[in-house]
Amino acid sequence: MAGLRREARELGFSQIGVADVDLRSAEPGLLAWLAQGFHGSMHYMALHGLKRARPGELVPGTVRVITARMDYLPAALPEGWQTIEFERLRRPEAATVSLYARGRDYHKVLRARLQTLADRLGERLGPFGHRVFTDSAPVLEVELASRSGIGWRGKHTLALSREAGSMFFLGEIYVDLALPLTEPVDAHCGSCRACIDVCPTQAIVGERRVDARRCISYLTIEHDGPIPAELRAPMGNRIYGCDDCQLVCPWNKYATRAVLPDFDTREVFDAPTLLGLWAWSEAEFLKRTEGSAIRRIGPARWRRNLAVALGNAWREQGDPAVAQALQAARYGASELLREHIDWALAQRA
Ligand code: B12
Ligand code: SF4
Ligand code: SF4
Repeated sequence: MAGLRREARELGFSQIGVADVDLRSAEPGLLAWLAQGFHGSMHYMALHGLKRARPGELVPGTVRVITARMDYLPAALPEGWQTIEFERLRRPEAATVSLYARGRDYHKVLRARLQTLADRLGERLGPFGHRVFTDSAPVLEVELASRSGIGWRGKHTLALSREAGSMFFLGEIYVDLALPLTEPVDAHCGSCRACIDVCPTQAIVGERRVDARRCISYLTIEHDGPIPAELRAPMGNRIYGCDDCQLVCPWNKYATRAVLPDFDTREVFDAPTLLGLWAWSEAEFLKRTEGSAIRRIGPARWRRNLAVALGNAWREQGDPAVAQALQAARYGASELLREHIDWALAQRA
């Protein structure tokens, strides 16, 4: 393990662990979450049934899962970054893009590096069966991470640790090697419930229970179609993802910075304004988000999100430039966008 750990570090992973494949005790929770309809329109969450909790059924022969953590806080972020982010959220004309999405698309970064890690393990041990995953496959990533000591599960459901907070991505290598397991860590949330209380849309409906349909991350990234009217005002100026439940978490004062330059903030996302982003043409959206996770949502959802945030700014500040920009985009807008523009304009008489 020591050699593997060193190689993982060289590749930008801050921690690795090894989990067992017996996730039976997580199955009732997964099924209950689906039965409540908490997944909303993320049909892929229900599609593979219990394969998500059964690594050996997803990739036959799997007996262990190597789990990996990669920190994503942009390296240049100053001390007190949580305060800066909360201040940005209080400025209606500013645009808030989730911290994880201000640099390069993590799917590409993690996948390639996990594959290199697997190749290096193969060079040492000889050929072995394996498959790498990050985010996009039916894998219970947080469950595997917490079982293998990457962190405990916060009340917001994410994995977090005393040394690194929660601002990290997870990735896995399914292997057919009976590697020794690493131990889980104790939970340290105690009586804190700051993440539950701060959530703008009350999406954390209980400890470790997120109703995705209310989560701003889901609404701005995963959800196609109209954003439910009652959730538009609480979205504030969040146009891609949401970090509030992590910003407020006391353990994130120990969040570690990214070691890879891939997660450096792109200039356009350093201090964006809603009007600045609204002025982008479709071609500009595609150009400026090339290689970024933001591109995945496409220009239609991007502009839908911006229209909601502009409506919130219009209500809060009444800057005529906002109403003019909304009005100017109304002609030729899709039905979906037009409905959001009309809602935005109606926020102030
Ligand atoms: C679907 C998904 C979402 C959904 C749903 C989130 C959720 N909590 O389930 C949405 C779009 C809302 C989302 C948002 C975010 N996500 Co997300 N997401 C995923 C994904 C693809 C699957 C998660 C999953 O399996 N959910 C299903 C539910 C059942 O799992 P669970 O919440 O962990 O529930 C367990 C228990 O709490 C319990 N339970 C839960 N609900 C209920 C209900 C009842 C009634 C019962 C009895 C039990 C129960 O049972 C479950 C099994 O043990 C993973 C990647 C992956 N493949 O794992 C990334 C992942 C979890 N997301 C990630 C990130 C970074 C985020 C955001 C921070 C992004 C952002 N800044 O906008 C937010 C955080 C929101 C939050 N508080 O969760 C990271 C988390 C890294 C970490 N440190 O843990 C992951 C691991 C991606 C990655 N590879 O890095 N995400
Ligand atoms: S990401 Fe935002 S909306 Fe989603 S649970 Fe956390 S605080 Fe709530
Ligand atoms: S904010 Fe508090 S309850 Fe939520 S994850 Fe952090 S320590 Fe746990």
